[in-house]
Parts: sequence; C-alpha cells; structure tokens
Amino acid sequence: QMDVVTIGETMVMFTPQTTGLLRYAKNFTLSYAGAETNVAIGLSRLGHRVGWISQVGQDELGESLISFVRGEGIDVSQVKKHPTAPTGLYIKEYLNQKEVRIYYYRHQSAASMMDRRNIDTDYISRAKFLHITGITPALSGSCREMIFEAIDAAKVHGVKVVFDPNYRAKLWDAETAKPVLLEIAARSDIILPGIDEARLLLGKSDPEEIANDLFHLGAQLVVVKLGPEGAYYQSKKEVGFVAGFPVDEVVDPVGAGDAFAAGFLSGLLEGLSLESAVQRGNAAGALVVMVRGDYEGLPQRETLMRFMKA
Ligand code: CKP
Ligand code: MG
Repeated sequence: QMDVVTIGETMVMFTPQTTGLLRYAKNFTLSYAGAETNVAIGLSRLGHRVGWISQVGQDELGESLISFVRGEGIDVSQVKKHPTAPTGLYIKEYLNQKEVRIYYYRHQSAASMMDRRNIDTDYISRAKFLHITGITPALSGSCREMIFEAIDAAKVHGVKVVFDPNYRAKLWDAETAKPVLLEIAARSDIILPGIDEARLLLGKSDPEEIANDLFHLGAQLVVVKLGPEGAYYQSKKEVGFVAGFPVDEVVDPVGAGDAFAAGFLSGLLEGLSLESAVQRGNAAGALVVMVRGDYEGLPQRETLMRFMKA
C-alpha cells in the first residue's frame, strides 16, 4: 500500500559556488533536480509513503541519484538502469541575487529512453494518487506513450491522477506541447496548473475561467497556482482563494510548484478541507523559495506546522 506514485526524470545537478555567468564558474556543488522527486521528497518528509518510477544510466551518477532518493525514504524498486544511455545532468546559473537560469544536459538520457515497459500496473494500483507532470511526456515519444499507459493503469484501479502541466519551453515548443498536455489534463482528476501554464494551454488568465475549462475536460478538482499571491481552488462543490505566506526574501524560486503539490497532496491524504490543504501547499512553497536549491527547503512535519502557526 502506497500513498503516491510518481513518474519522471531526476537529474544530477551541478550548482556553481559563485554568482555570475556560468562560463566563469570553477567550483560546483553536486545535488539533484527533478520535479517528480521534489514532490516525492516533500511528501516523504511529511510522513507519506511514496514510490518513484524512473530510469538512470548504468553509471556512477545514476548510483548516486538512486542512493539519494532512497535516502529520502522513497521506494526506488521501480527505478531501472539503461545499459548505454547516461544519467541526465542539470546545471544552474545564479546570474545575480535575483536571476536564476538553468541548462539541461538530458537529451537522449537514460530516463528519456523509458517506455511502456517501465510501467508495472500492479505497482500503480497500490497507490491512492498517481502524480504526473508535463515534463515526462516532453522527454520523448516513448515517454509520452508510457505516461498514457500509466494513466490508463491508474484509471482501471481507481487511483486518482494528479497532473501538474509543468510546461518546459526548453524541451518542446508550445504548439507541440499543447495538445499533449490537454490530452493528459482530460484524463486527470486533479490538475495543478501555474497561472502562466494555464494561459498557455487555455488562452485564459482568469482562475475561475481556467478551472471551468478544465472541469469541462473532466477534472474533479483544480488548483491554479498564483505564485507569491497564493492559489485559487475549485471542486464540484467548493471554490476559494488562499493567500500565500509572506516571504522575506526569495532566494531561489525553482521548486515552488512541486513544494505546493507535496503540501497540498499531503493535506488531501490526511482528509483536510480543501482550504487547509491549499494552505499547506502554500506554506511548503514559501519554505522552499527561502532556501537555495530545488528540494532542500522542503519541510519536515514539525517545521511546516511551526511555520503555519507563526
Ligand atoms: O515547477 P517547479 O519550479 O516546481 O519545478 C522545478 C523542477 O524537474 C526542477 O527540479 C527541474 O529539475 C525540473 O523542474 C525540470 O526538469 O525543469
Ligand atoms: Mg511548476
């Protein structure tokens, strides 16, 4: 029995120790980056049982990646190793105190070689939620097929599909992405778009109109993430807005959406009201942007509770 199963690529990340153009950086810190493991780590730190389906290269960095994710308490029994394709890399560039740029070295990576055979229906059937992001279908045609296979497996077994569109312009152009992301949305129960992604997908900027459009596609629950302002939520019975927590200084905005998903899903798993679950998501998002790195700021349970009470 598992709470959440997620599928996606996580990369070894190199972060320069100095601020400025990457070309001048000489010393790097090794860590890890991937939207789906960010969510998994957030959930695991809050006490939930999570499994991760992925693929790494048969290389040292792949071993390091698996150890790291396992160390966060996530089940890695469904992580395969590709005999020839390498583990993907991700490099960050802190241009100045405010601007972060990212570079992918993930083309034809081991994870991009995943296909339908990476999906074990039985494994997915044991979860309450299947978490999918729009990054995985952008990796390759076979990854796209795999995602639909996983969604079908979830649907057959009554596992709720949670979808974060996470559009990445560096991986595919909007015209290619749009129909695929909309098709996944049409098969999802819970959709968590950022406001910019929603605008791109639906051509609308009003959270209520966005939610209505996604309901027409078949969603049961929609949360539109409005960045520091907070989030708008809508189900068949309820609508509301929860303001974001004040943040003194945004040190690194990457990972905020994933932290939100982790906090929010944790709330749903514990049977909180929608409003309280969204508030938990907002709190996790705020905590992550105050720390450098994508997942480092993801809170343990006590930290989250203390922050929300303060
Ligand atoms: O939408 P977020 O800022 O929460 O996502 C950040 C992650 O997976 C980051 O960890 C990175 O590795 C990625 O999104 C990506 O592939 O862009
Ligand atoms: Mg996002």
